[in-house]
Amino acid sequence: MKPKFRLIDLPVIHDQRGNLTFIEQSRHIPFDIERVYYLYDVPGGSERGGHAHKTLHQFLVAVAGSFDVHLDDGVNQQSFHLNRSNFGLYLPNMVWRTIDNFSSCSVCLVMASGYYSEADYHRNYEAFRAAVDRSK
Ligand code: T46
Repeated sequence: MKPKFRLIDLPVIHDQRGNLTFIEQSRHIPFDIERVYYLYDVPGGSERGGHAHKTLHQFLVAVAGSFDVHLDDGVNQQSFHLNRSNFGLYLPNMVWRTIDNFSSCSVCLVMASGYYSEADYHRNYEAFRAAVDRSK
């Protein structure tokens, strides 16, 4: 099974005054955006994530600085270094993610397909793997 998570390039309008990137739902990312949040002021050495979502789709962009995203869909494991504002990482549901190696002043912008719901989280890795196995 090929991974469903993937990097997506975003449009860039180059300008002497500075660059501009935009994201249009369903055109640049494969879902409608219902929520936006961002991680910032992350202390060096911190790790975020450590969970998967049952139904939620997300798109992560390093709008400032850089960080690493480690993914596991139960079959494929891959790490990505996000360090530019002109591409992002699409995470469909049922992908375990951890995020670390945040640079100083980094900002992780996240677009999500749904409102926040704790019931949508797998926060236990064994339970996540069991759910992946049941879906095969
Ligand atoms: C993900 C990574 C990239 C809310 O109340 N509303 C929200 O929209 C979010 C995202 C979180 N929260 C609360 C839930 C917890 O009490 O904020 C607290 C911290 O959340 P969490 O520990 O899940 O944060 P991260 O950075 O580990 O994970 C978050 C997202 O939850 C997750 O979906 O993919 O960022």
